[in-house]
This record gives sequence, structure tokens and C-alpha cells, in this order.
Amino acid sequence: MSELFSDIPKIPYEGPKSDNPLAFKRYDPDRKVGNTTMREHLRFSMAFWHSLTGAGRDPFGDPTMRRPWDKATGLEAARMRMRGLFELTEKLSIPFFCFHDRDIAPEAATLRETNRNLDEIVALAKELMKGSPTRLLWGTANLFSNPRYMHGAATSPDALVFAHAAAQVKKALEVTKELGGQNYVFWGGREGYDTLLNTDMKLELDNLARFLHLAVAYAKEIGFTGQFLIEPKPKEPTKHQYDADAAACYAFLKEHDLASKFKLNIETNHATLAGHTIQHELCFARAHGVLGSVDANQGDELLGWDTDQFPTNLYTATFMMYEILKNGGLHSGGLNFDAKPRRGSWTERDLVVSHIVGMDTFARGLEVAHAMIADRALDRPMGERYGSWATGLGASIRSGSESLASLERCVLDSPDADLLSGRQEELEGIVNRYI
Ligand code: XLS
Ligand code: NI
Ligand code: NI
Repeated sequence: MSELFSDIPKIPYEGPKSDNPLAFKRYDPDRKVGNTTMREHLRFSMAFWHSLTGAGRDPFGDPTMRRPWDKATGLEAARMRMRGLFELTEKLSIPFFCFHDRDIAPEAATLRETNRNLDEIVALAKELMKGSPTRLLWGTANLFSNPRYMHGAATSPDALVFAHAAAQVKKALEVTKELGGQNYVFWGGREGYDTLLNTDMKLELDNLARFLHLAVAYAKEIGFTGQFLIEPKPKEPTKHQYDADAAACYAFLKEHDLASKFKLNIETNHATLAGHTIQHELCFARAHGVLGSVDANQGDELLGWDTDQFPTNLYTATFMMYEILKNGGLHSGGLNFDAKPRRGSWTERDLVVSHIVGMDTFARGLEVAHAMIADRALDRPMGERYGSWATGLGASIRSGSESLASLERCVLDSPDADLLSGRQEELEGIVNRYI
């Protein structure tokens, strides 16, 4: 089959001394870090919507990107994009991709016809997979672009819209299974509100839970065994998104008896929008056993929206990989580049270089985090800090053998504890030393 990106070579690993923009400096897929290859640690994924469908549009301007399918339309463009996906992931040694139903095939006048378009492209993807190492990390349904979802999908005030969203998820689950998807994601596109003056919050939240239960039941019915994931985001497109952050999602899942079925897909830029660091979100998810997958990108600290930039910050990547390694890896999840080149970076080469830089950034973050963990560089001071809980009184409190009265007896006549320093600057210096 002829190449679509004929100017783009297979990207080689050339090592840290290379100055070739079209080569990896850190990402060497078969190299082991600890007992695991970089490929398996990092489980990179290309986001179909940004890399194949995204065109550089913004609220003030028309598309800027030049792509091989620019002159094609409809199913023909869709076929070219799917071929482009396999070509780019193979050239970049990216083992996975992710998609929304509407990214890969055009919507038609009725759902029946739309599903037929989807089937055609899914058949093509399946065919291409036969000759390719590229696999599906996760699928999802776009429940936010079509005007019918203007007031939400599962949380729409209109029951027929809920039905439409349900039908879309049914099909998206079927095709995700068909393509061997390892996870299925719910990002609450417009599941939130713009004003409480017109919003029955209780009904909407209950409907969201009903919707997720229906999906779980259908997955069971068709034998889809992939992991379900919820992707927190606090705002945009709605003023308040119900899945605001990891803690809000976890509380919602617990409340509605869904916690055993779902984990979280955590996105860097969404954490920033929620007023958290990504490390906080990953740490919270890890602590509660729901760290499922990651949408790896980065925001701009001066902008209050989801800029979806490619991740280039070594500190952030290091802290992310630290949490991921502490989690025992990503399991069925991965690092999905939910990221797009800037509007001004319009060439095919920019698209490829963006991925290379993102992959090298995480490969370096992996090496640094792994070294810090192997040396117990942060674990040792952490152990000292919480030492009082390991034995004596702390151990006794943890085992539940103390009461307010017994604790009062311990301190009534004794001087205050001699506290240890928090040593924050020293710890930051340790991280700097490893980076
Ligand atoms: C949007 C979300 C979206 C999800 C998939 O902000 O990040 O891209 O990852 O629906
Ligand atoms: Ni995302
Ligand atoms: Ni996002």
C-alpha cells in the first residue's frame, strides 16, 4: 500500500547525543528499566481525534494543518485517516491508539446509516491490524459534538436524548470489543450544567449513574471484558462538570455502587483546571485503587482552558511516572497523548516531532522516577517522617486499641512532641539531583 506520509521515515533511537529531530533521544522501546521494557512501562497511545481528525481550528480561526486527506471527503477521507493512523503509529513505535466513534467515521442522517459508516471503517481497522503491531487502548462515544447533546447526554433533561446516547454507547462498546479494545472511557462531555436555575442536579446525577449501570450490563451481555474508565474534568464545555476531579468521581462511583466496575482515566490538563497537580490526582487514584489510565498532555499555567499541549515538562513527567511506578504500572491502561500540536505547528513533521518529544519526555521521567524509587531517595525520608506510626503509640492507634480517654492520658502531663522538619527544600533538591 502506498504511503501517505512519505516524507516521514521510521523513527530510530539515536540516544541522548543525537540532534536529529526525527529520532528518539530517550525512548528506546526494547530497553529495560528494572525488569520491564520501556514499551511496556509507558504503553503510549495516539489519540485519533487530535492526530488524525484535528485540523488546528480554534474559536477565532479556520483549520491550519495540511494533511494527506485534505482533498478527500466523507468515507474516503475516513479510510485515508485510518490508514494514516496505522502508518504513523508504526513509524513512531506507538503501540496503541484511542478513538471516539465520530472521529473515525462520518455521521449520517440516521443512527442506522451512521452505524453502517462506522462498521465499514471498523472493518478496515481490523484488516489493518492484521499486518500491524498497533492495538486499541480504548474506545469511547462522542456524546458532546452533535447539537442534540447541547444540554448533556446521560444528564439531558430530555429522555429521548438519553436514549440516543445509550444507543451510541451500545454501538461504541460493540466496536471497541470488535477491535480488541482493552478499556472503554466515559468522559462526561456535557454532563454538567451552566446554571442551576434550570438544572435538577439530583435527577441528572441519578441518570448519569443509571446510564453507567446500563453500560456495565451491556458489556456483560456481549462479553466485553475491558476496563471501564471515567475521565475527570472540572469545567469546559460546561461551567461545572459533574466528574470534576478524581475525588468527586470516586465519591460518585461509591455512592452509586459502581466503584468495583470503574477506574479513572486521569488527564494532566484537567488536573490543572481542577486546581490540582497531576501528581495529586494520580496519588489520590492510586491510594484508592482506581488509577486506570492517563491522558498525557499539559496545559498552560496562564490560560484557564484545556489547551491539550504535548507533554514536554520533565518535572511533571517524572512525578507522573513516580506515581505510576508506585501503582505497579498502568495495567490495562496507557499514556494516551490527548494532545495536539499548536495551531502554528501545521506541518506533518510537527505532528511527528510532537509525539517524539512527548515520548522522550516520559522515557526520561520513567528513568528518573525509577532511579529515585530504586535508591529509596524519597521513601527513606518519608519513612522517617511517619516513623511514629510504625511502633508504640502510633501502632496502637492504628490497630484501634485507643480511645479519646486513653489518648488524653498519654498527653495530659507530658510536654509537646519534638517535631521533625518537613525538609521540603531538601527533597526538592533531591529530585533536581536525579533529573
Ligand atoms: C476532553 C477530553 C476528551 C476525552 C475523550 O477534554 O480530554 O478528549 O479524553 O472524550
Ligand atoms: Ni482526555
Ligand atoms: Ni481534555
